[in-house]
Amino acid sequence: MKIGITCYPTYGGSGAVATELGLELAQRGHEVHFVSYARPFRLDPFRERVFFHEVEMEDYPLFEHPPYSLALAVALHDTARKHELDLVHVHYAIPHATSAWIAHEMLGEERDLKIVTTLHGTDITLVGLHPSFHAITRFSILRSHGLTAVSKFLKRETVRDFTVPEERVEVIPNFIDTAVYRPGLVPSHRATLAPDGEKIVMHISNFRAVKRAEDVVSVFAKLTAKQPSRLVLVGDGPERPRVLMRAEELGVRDRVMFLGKHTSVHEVLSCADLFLLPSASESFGLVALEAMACGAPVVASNVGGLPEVIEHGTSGYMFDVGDIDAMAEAGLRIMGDDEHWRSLSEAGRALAEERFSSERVVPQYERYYEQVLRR
Ligand code: GMT
Repeated sequence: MKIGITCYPTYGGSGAVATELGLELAQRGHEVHFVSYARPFRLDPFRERVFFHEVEMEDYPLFEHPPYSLALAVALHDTARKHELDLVHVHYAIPHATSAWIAHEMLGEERDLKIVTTLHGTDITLVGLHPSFHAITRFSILRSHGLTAVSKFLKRETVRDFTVPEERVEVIPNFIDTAVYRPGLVPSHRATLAPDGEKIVMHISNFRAVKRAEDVVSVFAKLTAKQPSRLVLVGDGPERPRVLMRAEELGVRDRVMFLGKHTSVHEVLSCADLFLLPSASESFGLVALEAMACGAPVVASNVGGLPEVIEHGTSGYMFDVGDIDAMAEAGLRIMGDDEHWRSLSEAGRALAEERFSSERVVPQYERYYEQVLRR
C-alpha cells in the first residue's frame, strides 16, 4: 500500500504514535509518505520506504494567520498524485481532516484517495467543541472514509458531541514498541538523577493546564516528606514556571530536576520508581503506557481513557482529579513495599506487551485500511 501520514510534528502523543505507525508500516513493506510543516520529532531519516514532504508556506504580510490548512491540502494533493497514494491517514482532526478532504475534492475523478482520520483527544474533547471549530470538525470527520479513536472513551465523546453514528468509529488503541520501552535501560542514569540512591518519581508532559503538573509537585512534596525521593520532570510547556514556583513554595525545589524536552524518553522512564499523571482529562495517556512498559507503576487520575490503559490495583492506582492525599498515600505504599512495587511493575509491563504492543496493534490498522479501500 502507498500511505500518506499527516500529524503534528512536535512533541506530543499524537505525533509520536503517527510516526511510530508510519515506521512500522514501512517495515511491513508499505511505502509511507509523511506530510507536515516539519519532520516529526521521532522520524528516523534513514528508513527504507519512508519519505518526508515538507509543506511549503508563503509568508505574505497580509496574512496575520498564514493559512496552513490550505498549504497542507495542496501538499497532500500533490503527494497523492505524484506518489500515487492509496490512502492518507491524518492524526488529530483539526485541521488535518479538513485539509485531507480538500485534497480529495481537488483530485476529483483523477484518483480515489481514501482518508482515514484518527481522533486523539482535545480535537474532540476541547478544541473541536469550540463554536469556531465544531461544525467544520463534524463535517470533516464525517467526510473521512475511515474514522478511528484511540479509546472507547473518545469514541463515546465523539458519538455524543458530534452526533457521529456509532458504527462509523473504530477503536484502535495507541501502541508502543516494547523492545524500545523496557525496564532498566541505562542503569547509570539512576545515579545521575538520584545521586544519594533515593527513589525516583517522574512526570512527563507538555506542561499544559490540562496535565495539572502543579498536582505532581504537591503529591511529591507529601511523598518526599515521608520517603526522601527525587522528582524528575521531563518536557516543557506554558505551566513550567508555575510548577517550579509551587516547588519553591512547598520547599522541595532542591529535590526537583527539570530535564526539559528529551528525545530518549524511554531511557529516562526506565529509571522511574513511580510515574505520576494527575491530568484533568486524558483520552488515552500514551505516557502512562510508556511508563508501564518501562516497569514504572503509575498513579493517575481516574479520567477519560486512563482506566482502559491502567488497571487499578494491578499496574497502578487511579483517584479523583485533584485528590492529592490519596495519590501521595498510594505512592508511599508502592515505594515503601518492594514486593508490592515488583508486582505492579511486572503487571504493567505484561499489560503493555499483551494489549498495546506494536505487533498487536499495527495489524489492526492494516486490516482497517484494507476495509476502507474495499468500500
Ligand atoms: O489532544 C491533545 O491535546 C494532544 C494530544 C497529543 O498530541 O499529545 O494528546 C492526546 O493524544 C494522545 C495520543 O493519542 C493521548 O495519549 C492523550 O491522552 C491525548 N490528550 C488528551 O486527551 C488531553
